[in-house]
Amino acid sequence: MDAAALAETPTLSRAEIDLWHEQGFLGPYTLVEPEEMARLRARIDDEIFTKDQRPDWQRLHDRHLDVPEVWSLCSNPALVERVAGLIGPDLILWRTNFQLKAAGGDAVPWHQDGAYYGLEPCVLVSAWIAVDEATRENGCLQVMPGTHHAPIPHLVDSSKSAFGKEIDRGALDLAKSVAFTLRPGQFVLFNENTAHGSEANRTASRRLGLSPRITVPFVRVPPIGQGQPRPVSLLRGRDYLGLNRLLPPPG
Ligand SMILES: O=C(O)CCC(=O)C(=O)O
Repeated sequence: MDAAALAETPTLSRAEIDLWHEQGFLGPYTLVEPEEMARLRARIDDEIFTKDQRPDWQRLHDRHLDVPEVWSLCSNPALVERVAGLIGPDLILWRTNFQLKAAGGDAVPWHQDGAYYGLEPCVLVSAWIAVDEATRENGCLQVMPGTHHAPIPHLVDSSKSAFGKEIDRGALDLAKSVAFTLRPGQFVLFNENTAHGSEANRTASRRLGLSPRITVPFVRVPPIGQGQPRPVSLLRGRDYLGLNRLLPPPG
């Protein structure tokens, strides 16, 4: 079965699970139809980009904790059931990040999320959900197949980009990269070590995505700072170890 045919299967087939293990990513899949995403985008724009006066960083992160539309995207069965097929029935939503690339915005250097995140152990499935259309011109997500098998050394240079750490491009065969052009409401999945990045936004419009970061209850998530536990949400199943501080979804 080819990748396009696999993508139509509502829950993961054995062939999709094998593909995940082989390449380190899956998709695109449909989370919501473009019309529904247009409705949700209007709410997100209103709540987060119009009314909300928090500093940019705070405004764009962990909004599943207080914006019901963000929670509804992250908890949609089309996403949650597929992630359960990869890492099991009990799922914790650790964080969410809006991936805002303004018109003319910078490239995101190639990196593995595992080089940044202090999850113990590092078990993570990230989704990238297109809120706006993601195209090659506006800097859609790109991934490198097969890089999820092991950590790759990262160069540390905080003067080069806000990221501070990145994979030496010479270590990657960029001709093999896969670019995810997504219509609004589509998503892809990738794991903690799948190398990914994106090019600059060469258009006059923003590119907005949403990344839920999903782990499992036996993972201890890092504190927010000064030892304060970070609130997480139960997405599916049971929190069978109680290692982390759970908050209920927004009402
Ligand atoms: O949105 C992008 O361009 C990059 C996303 C990313 O680095 C991530 O989801 O970890």
